[in-house]
Amino acid sequence: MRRIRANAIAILTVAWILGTFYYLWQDNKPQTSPSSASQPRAAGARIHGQKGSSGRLEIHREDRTIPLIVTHPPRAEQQLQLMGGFEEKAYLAGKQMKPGEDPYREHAFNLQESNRLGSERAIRDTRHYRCASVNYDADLPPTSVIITFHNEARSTLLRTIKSVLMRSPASLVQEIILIDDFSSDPEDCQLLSQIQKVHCLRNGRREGLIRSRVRGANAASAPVLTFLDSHCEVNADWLQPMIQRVKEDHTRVVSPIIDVISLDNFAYLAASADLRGGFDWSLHFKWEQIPIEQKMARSDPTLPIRTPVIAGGIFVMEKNWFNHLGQYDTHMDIWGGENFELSFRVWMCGGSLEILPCSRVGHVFRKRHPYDFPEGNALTYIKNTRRAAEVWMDEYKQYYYSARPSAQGKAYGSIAERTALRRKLNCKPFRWYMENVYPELRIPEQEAVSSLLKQGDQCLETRGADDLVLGECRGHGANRPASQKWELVEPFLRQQDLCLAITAFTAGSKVKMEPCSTKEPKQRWRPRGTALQHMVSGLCLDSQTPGGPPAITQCRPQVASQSWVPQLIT
Ligand code: LR7
Ligand code: MN
Repeated sequence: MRRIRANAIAILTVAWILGTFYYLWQDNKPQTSPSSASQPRAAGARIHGQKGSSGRLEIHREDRTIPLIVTHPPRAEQQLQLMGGFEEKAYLAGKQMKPGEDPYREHAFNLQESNRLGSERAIRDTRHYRCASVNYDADLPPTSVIITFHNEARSTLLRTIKSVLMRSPASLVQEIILIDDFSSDPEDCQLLSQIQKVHCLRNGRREGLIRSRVRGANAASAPVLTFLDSHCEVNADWLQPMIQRVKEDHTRVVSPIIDVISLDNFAYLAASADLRGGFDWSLHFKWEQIPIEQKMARSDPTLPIRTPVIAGGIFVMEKNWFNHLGQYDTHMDIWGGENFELSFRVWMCGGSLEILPCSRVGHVFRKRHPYDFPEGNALTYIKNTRRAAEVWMDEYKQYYYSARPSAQGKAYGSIAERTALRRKLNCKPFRWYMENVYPELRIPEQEAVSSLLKQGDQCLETRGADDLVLGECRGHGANRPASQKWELVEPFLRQQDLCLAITAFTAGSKVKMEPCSTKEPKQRWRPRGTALQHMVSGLCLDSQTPGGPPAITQCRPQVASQSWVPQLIT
């Protein structure tokens, strides 16, 4: 009898344990939401059960384990409150696609997919898992979110707004200001102002995104401005990291990592965390890899990434700082160029730009503009970028004109106000920006000119391919010895067909001359002030005086043995 009872207890215990495991497994099982069945599983995953506003599970992707935190839509009652008297169904139904219509025609993305998705969906939390344990101040200042749009699809616009309301601490979002840039249907905007916190301003004529944002900023009542495009979805905790950085230093202008929302199926895809904003001399924006030295120095993936320029659409900036720096150049029209103008201005006039990897916002990237440019797309881009180049790029604007010869002679209006602003703010020269913010931007290949490389009154000299010294400068003009004549054709330091190369990538390695090769990383140098930095090792050419042969050592600003002043040989 006793044995039977013991067996029964054992069976019950095992059953209880198994039951518990089954329950926990169920609780963590990803479920594909019906509305996003055709999307990658990660994008549509949801967590089952009541676990507050987020839960965590792990999925295996490639060779890594990525913690997957999916964000929940809020519970029903919360939602009713957020949405005020807004009638979502009627709003979305008010603009439906006609049967047989090309779903890409109107917005340059798949409108049918966007409409099918619904106004709120769970998306994958694409941050590095360490972001979840970063702490932010409890007393962050609130922000006004500014969204300008021209004929945006109702479903994408609404999803942008609801994602902001759902995924931001309510106390941080003071208001959402929509600027309807003269869209065909005024109701696209008007109806949305029934949602709590949402205000709608409509332009009486098409102004373009630059003047529209200024209008929004002027109407904003919070101390911090947050700009968003009208087809975004913000991700978990997107706002806190940005407001925190701005609170700590009001001169910072910060943006999130911009994730990709597929224009075809609206899947939410994580963007690389190793990118920053860059451009070429035609003032064409591009994402580029963080320079290798900076990448190697990043011990903590939650730290900000310095960026020479921002993409332009999604950023946070203190309102006073925005005003102090002269808002935007309101003579720029429709679209384009304002991100360069703002970026140069911020850096050169005492601020900084960064991308915060713990903030993620999705954006629908398109291949064409779905709207018209009254003056034409090309002319508008030229006008806007020409204004940026003329006001901010000093002598470097010549490279803009060589890269974009068609810009010469095109109208760009008066820049008097903006140059006066630059003087008033006492901004640094573009050379400073080139040397300190964007030294990776190469100057187009110049005619090779011969120079001495002087240190004090001595010259860098070759006595043999393996024998470099700091020697007395000899001769004059054309009579300078060939062993002291250098051609500085970036990234090379050349003597005829030989190039200065390091012998190893470590500090203390000697330098030598070897046949030039564009593929050889050991031969790549860049000027940094008067120092010559080897691009890959990050180390600087050092004469190691007294006594030593020239070698590469840790760069130290203003150290005499690392200073090489080029003197043209004429
Ligand atoms: O006349 C217009 N009036 C507007 O209000 C034209 C556009 N707009 C609105 C438009 O509805 C949208 O909300 O302005 C916003 C930006 O226009 P998009 O989405 O057509 O531009 P984009 O995403 O191709 O362009 C990027 O570069 C622009 C240069 O002027 C702006 O800075 C955009 O804000 C910017 N978008 C981003 O940075 C998001 C990331 C994309 C990248 C790179
Ligand atoms: Mn956009």
